[in-house]
Amino acid sequence: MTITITAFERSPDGGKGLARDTRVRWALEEVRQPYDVRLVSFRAMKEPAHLALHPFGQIPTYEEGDLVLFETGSIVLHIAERHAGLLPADPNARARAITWMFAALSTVEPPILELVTAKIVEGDKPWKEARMPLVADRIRRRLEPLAARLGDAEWLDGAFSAGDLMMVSVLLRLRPSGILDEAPSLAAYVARGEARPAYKRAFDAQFAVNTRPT
Ligand code: GTB
Repeated sequence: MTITITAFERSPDGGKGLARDTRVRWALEEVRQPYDVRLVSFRAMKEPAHLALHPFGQIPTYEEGDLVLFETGSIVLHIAERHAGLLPADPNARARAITWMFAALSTVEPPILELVTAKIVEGDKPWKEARMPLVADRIRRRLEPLAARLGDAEWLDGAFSAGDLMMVSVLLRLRPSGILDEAPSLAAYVARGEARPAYKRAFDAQFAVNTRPT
């Protein structure tokens, strides 16, 4: 069955791979599933046809026959459950990998998103200067225990899993701030994720879209 995802017609990051279709593309590349991409403009995202797929009018969405999904956590989990390669067979190891997906989305990503809000959305507000260091410290308080848990390991819990895919995707958003490089073991962990052939294919595909001539 054909899989179709949605992505920005042109991502505001100009092809750095930070928009969330990249993590869905990456998951599909890891499990070697072909997919189509429907590009949507900011205006089209808020129109009824797209709102029928995504109640909040965002990308990415995922369509496969009658199934329509939104939320990258749900989409990546769906892909990982249906195709071999992103979740271990052992039930307990599988549950732990899924736990890392939730940790990435529920515990690590929120302060990172706050930083983006403080910098970009509230960048012209008078409280920006006071707020930025507080938000940066909240991120560091997540990175320190994460680095401690990773230790010298290559991945968070044995073989590369959907948990790592999600954690690397979340941490990548931090790179422009310089905070990721304060934790060298995590920076190396992210680099290992980016070096995976499936990530490179996903990155290149979104880069081609976001750098094509207008
Ligand atoms: N929780 C949802 C999920 O994980 O799927 C969040 C989806 C989401 O935030 N989508 C964003 C969106 O559609 C795109 S990815 N925004 C448009 C809107 O809300 O109107 C977030 C994003 C956007 C831009 C960059 N960038 O340019 O660097 C990075 C990430």
